[in-house]
Amino acid sequence: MISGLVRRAGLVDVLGAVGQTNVQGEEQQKLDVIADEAMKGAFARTGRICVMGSEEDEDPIPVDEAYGYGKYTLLFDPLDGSSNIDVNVSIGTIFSIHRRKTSDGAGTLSDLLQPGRDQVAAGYVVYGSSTVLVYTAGFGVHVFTLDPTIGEYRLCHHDIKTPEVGKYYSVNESYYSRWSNGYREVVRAFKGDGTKDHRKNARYIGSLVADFHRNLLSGGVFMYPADSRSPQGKLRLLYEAAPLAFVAQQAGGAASDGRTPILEIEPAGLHQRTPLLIGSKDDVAFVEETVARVDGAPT
Ligand code: P6P
Repeated sequence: MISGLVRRAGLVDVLGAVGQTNVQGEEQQKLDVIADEAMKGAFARTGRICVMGSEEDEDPIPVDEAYGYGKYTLLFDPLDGSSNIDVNVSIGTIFSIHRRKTSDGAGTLSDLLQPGRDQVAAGYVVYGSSTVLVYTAGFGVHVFTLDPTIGEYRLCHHDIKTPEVGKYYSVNESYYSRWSNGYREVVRAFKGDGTKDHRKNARYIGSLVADFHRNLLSGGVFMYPADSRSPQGKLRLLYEAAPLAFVAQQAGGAASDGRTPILEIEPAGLHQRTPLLIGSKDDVAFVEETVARVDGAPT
């Protein structure tokens, strides 16, 4: 459903650009709001979910009680990177599933505020040259490609493992002046300054799911550090960092906030941000060691 919307968005955008409304005279909604409605509509009446949380909604989202309250919770970013849609850069949907903690009835915020280590399933859909679903339920990472001729996802990679050392490093280097000295030293090493031991190619397209997916398959490390303007980083813990950290871990990779494993962070808020360092195991360890050495161990 969202793939169909994304594939059509360029057309709607052109129509929307003519006036401020589309040809039906409707106020054109932002695509990520439309995707959010698609997700809520798809999961509110499954009887599997007791409460949802979305990047697009300030508060927990109730499910339709007529269909029963299920034993799981669902957190999602319906369309991460949607600002890239106008220039046809790949974007994605990220999801995270937990067992409810409360016993019965409608789920609550406390059911959503669980650490990533307790996820029962997580993954993403990347809307790129093809539409690819990547998920784990704790038994490896599996990759499916949507076959639009039959409207079904078909398995293309079973139990993938990410290389221990990657080809790429992904970070927005325009923030260099705002980073700690530790992250500045890391990026200098990735550029091959001084020694070629850690040199990597730079790849950063400003779309988390696309950057993560490339690095998962080819090996690499994605960094969105805390900086002087964003002391908690930009990315969200519950429906961006934690689900991707579960996938990375299951594929033999790693993820932390630079010091603490993402999966061990106890969330305090639905939209809590976290610095993110994620990807190939040895690359993540190199960044953590360099930052600890240069910036000092955590206080
Ligand atoms: P910056 C997109 O807006 C997003 O949330 C992620 O998909 C992406 O990785 C990040 O922000 C890019 O942020 O500050 O580098 O533009």
